[in-house]
Amino acid sequence: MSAGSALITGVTGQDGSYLAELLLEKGYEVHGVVRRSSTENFERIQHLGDSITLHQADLLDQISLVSLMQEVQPAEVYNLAAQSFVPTSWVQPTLTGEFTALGVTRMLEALRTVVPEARFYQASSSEMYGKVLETPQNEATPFYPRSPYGVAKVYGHFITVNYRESYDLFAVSGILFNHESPRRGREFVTRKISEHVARIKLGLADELLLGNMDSKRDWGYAPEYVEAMWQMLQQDHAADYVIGTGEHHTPQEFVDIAFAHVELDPADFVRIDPAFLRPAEVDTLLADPTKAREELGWSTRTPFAELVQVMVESDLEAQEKLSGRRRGGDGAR
Ligand code: NDP
Ligand code: GDR
Repeated sequence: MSAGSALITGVTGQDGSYLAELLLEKGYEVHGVVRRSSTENFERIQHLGDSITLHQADLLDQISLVSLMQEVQPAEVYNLAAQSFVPTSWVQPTLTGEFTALGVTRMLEALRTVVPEARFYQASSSEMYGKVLETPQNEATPFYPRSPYGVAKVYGHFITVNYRESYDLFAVSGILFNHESPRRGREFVTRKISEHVARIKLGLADELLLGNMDSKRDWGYAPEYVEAMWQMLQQDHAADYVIGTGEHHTPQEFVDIAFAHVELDPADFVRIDPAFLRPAEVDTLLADPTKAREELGWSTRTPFAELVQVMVESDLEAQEKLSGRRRGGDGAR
């Protein structure tokens, strides 16, 4: 029996691809939004083949979103699309605001006018806490964003709250702390490290350039985080939830575990490059996921060291396939 239809924006991204898998398993008819590009970038959803239906639309284009709602008539809408890379938000602050902030209003307007009974999930972020005003951060902690991305997410968060209160929509925000996986974009620090460590191990690279090694992030495993998104939309009442592990670590710790996994010394390969420092940094983030545990029954299952190892192993396999080299074999160091 079908669980109804679900619409995912950002389906080609890390979270979108895991969420599509989860919703298919649960019996949903899954629809994904893709934007037009001269070359397809469906790498993360290729394996799903025809089991999901793709629609062309863009968060910048209101009419495309209205037509989308009319065509799909979704029961659940997950708004994961965004310009999600923090450093790019200083280079393209206006575009980041268009996608990541105003894009949410466009989605909510389309939903409100076409399918007001549909349930709406907004991908809010721990970046909203920025220069943190208390530690750990929970649903009541005030926001102090530190990048144009963080500022845009605060807008997206409050417009979701406002539409819930103004129009009685079932609209929720998940305040998710960093979550990673082998499908993480290559420019984010965890994946950058795991991919470089794999390439260094296979003799395909000889250095890893990084920025701030001392910031603290609450890093979890992405497939577990999409479960929380779905759970939030199954509740009797719409509410916002903090999702994270309750533990934090530094890029330096990530580096140390990743290099130890391939039996190499990071001091031989890692260099600090000021080009990767940010105009304003978020120094420390730490989730208090008590509400999610008590009300959703959600908690994290993958320890930090295991997350690092899963990512390094996955990149080793991918790089071995691409290069034909073997760890410990020809050309490997
Ligand atoms: P990704 O960067 O991997 O994916 C972003 C997705 O948004 C891609 O599918 C991208 O499409 C799509 N997109 C971007 N701009 C538009 C647009 N104008 N119209 C339509 N689609 C667009 O992000 P993640 O999967 O990591 O994150 C998902 C969401 O959760 C994002 O909103 C992110 O800001 C937020 N978030 C992420 C966290 C994390 O740790 N991963 C933590 C907290 C929040 P394309 O492939 O065409 O570029
Ligand atoms: P973040 O993730 O900004 O927390 O946003 P990112 O992995 O980019 O940075 C984490 C920390 O690592 C430091 N760092 C570096 N970062 C990158 N990208 N590249 C480097 O070379 C490097 N060296 C050190 C950063 O300074 C930072 O302190 C992610 C995104 O997914 C957002 O969309 C999401 O909202 C938040 O997580 C929660």
